[in-house]
Amino acid sequence: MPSSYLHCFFFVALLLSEVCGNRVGDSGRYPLVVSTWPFVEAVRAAWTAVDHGLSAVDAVVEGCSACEELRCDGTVGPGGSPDENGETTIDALVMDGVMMEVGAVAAMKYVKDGIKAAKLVMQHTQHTLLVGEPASAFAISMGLPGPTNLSSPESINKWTKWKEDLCQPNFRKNVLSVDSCGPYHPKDTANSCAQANPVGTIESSPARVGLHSHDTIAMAVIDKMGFIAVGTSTNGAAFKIPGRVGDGPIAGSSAYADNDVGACGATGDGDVMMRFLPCYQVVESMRRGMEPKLAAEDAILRIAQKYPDFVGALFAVNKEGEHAGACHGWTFQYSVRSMEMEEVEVFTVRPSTVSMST
Ligand code: SD4
Repeated sequence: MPSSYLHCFFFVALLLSEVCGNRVGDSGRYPLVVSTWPFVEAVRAAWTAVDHGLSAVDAVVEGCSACEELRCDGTVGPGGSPDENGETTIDALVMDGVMMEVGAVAAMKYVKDGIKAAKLVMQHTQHTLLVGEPASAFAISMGLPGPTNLSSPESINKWTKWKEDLCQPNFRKNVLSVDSCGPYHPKDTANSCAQANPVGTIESSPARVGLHSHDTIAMAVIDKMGFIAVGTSTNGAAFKIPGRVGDGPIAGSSAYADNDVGACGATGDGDVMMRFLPCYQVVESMRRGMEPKLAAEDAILRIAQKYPDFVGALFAVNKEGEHAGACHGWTFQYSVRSMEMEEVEVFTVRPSTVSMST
């Protein structure tokens, strides 16, 4: 059953249960909005939407759209992190925790509205994830503006400087290049190439995602009826190899929601994090009774055990509205607006520690 029908069904059930004195949802704990980083305007936009009665899904779309329009941190929406070719692409996801419906786009070009494109995938297809230029074509065919050039003066400057720095750092490994900007050859098979070009073989230095830029908005909303949704939007990693898809559009990695349990949102080195599905782990841990702070810490530590240099963070929120964060390799902040708050509050989480809700 499509979730819009389900929402209607639950709304009728809500009215009936109110009449019978057995009211569900609207317990005074909801609505609630949680977002990665101090993306305060995005949280305000989602709060306004959900406080006016919009669904969790629609509020997530409003919140992430606000971040895309504001180009939060210069790494969400158009004009952000360029890839090796200087192009900006968008990864985005939306997930409805009622029926576990997901829509996502990855490496999408020419369309600036990532989260709206993700919602179109969820609402108007039986698929979960569309990628690349076909994702752009789909989004435009369904009414989103485009094709649009996603570059900005800032992204072009950033890319020009990177080229001047001999394309360092970058995400290549075990490669040789006659020029450090490529073309690249696998190290094992590069002997023939190196012999053909014996001068100037260069090994790339590794790039790290997100250490100096906070690339992803991941947002969770619990609406007035207690329904939970999550969404993400990001340009991914600066100077990524064209075609790279990060954790942003991967359900269970960048975000996850289950109405029976709660939600999670993540940010950081998506190439590593998506190997662990940390948000899926967080929600499953909470399902088994773990508090949000322990669930968040456990998921982060599990990655850190295998990748001690990894940089990443996540927040966890359960259906009671308790929230917490955990991080590794950097200090993390997440933003919250709840019924008890007059304004959006920003929580700071230090590596290897957690910040708990009251
Ligand atoms: C990615 N997770 O594409 C994103 C980047 C990010 O803070 O969140 N950086 O890997």
